Amino acid sequence: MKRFFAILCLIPCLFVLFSCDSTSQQASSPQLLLGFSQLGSESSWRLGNTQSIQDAASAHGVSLMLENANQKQENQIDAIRSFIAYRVDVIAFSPIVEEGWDNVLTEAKNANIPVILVDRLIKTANEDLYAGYIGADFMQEGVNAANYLLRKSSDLGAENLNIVEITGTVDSTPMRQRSLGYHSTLADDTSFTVLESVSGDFLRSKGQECMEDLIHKYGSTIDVVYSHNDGMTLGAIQAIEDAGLIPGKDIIIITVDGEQEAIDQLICGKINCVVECTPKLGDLVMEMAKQLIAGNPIEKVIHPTEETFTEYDDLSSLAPRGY
Ligand code: GZL
Repeated sequence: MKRFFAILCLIPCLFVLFSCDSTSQQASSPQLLLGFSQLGSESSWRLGNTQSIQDAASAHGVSLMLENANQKQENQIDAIRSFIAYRVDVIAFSPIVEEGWDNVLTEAKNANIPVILVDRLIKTANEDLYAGYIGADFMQEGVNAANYLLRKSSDLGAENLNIVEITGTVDSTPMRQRSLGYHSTLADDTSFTVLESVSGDFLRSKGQECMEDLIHKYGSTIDVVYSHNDGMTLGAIQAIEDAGLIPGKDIIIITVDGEQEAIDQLICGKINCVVECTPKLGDLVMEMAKQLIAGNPIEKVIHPTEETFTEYDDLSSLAPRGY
């Protein structure tokens, strides 16, 4: 009985030793504290991006303060100000739109806190307001989408194809550049007619609404849908089928992101082309943050490698997408 109480007394000491030991470890290698403002939860892509950031922080031993802005720029600005007040080591964020960041990023600069742009860019006259950008080359994604359509049009021997475009969030980098890359690639080819371009704000529900309206306006004259993300595309497919049309056959469907559900629809023929935009940016973000804190030089722009999957490809060995 005496031994039992003796061991019982030891337990609190072990806990203190352990915690002291772990504290001493932290003192020798203080963890990097990263403040991350995520723009929202609007798509499976975004959920995959958030998960990538969280998983990478854990794997890299980075302490993470993550704030979800629920699609509001003012919430992102508030989050960045709270990171500054908390004196985080590095700030990272995915700007929901390109304009309106100079004031708060000047505050971060004045506080000597480096900023990493993740997934999307900002428009600023002062490129020193951020240390680096990790994210897709959206212009190239638009070009990839257009190059597929040029091949498909040639394959069909089409003399004219009517296109409708469902864009992402207005004034966001992917919306602006996916559109510019696509239309500039097709601009010299008079066999393509753009009937209309509308914003679905990267939301599945709005993608369906947009497609319903476009079918109401243009009916079966629509030959191609170019949609800026898989979520809106899946909504548009519902509208196309509700109208008695066959997606992938009556209407050529081109989408961006590469979510598993879109790849599944590509394999079963309801989508013709999926341009990949990987959300798995977490490791690159943590690496850049650690380099910044170590005082090492970093690249200003890092684009992940991305592919394009089409109806012409054998996708039988494609690995699960994970988002
Ligand atoms: C692209 C990213 C976009 C995705 C959408 O990098 O910003 O936002 O394409 C997401 O799915 O909503």
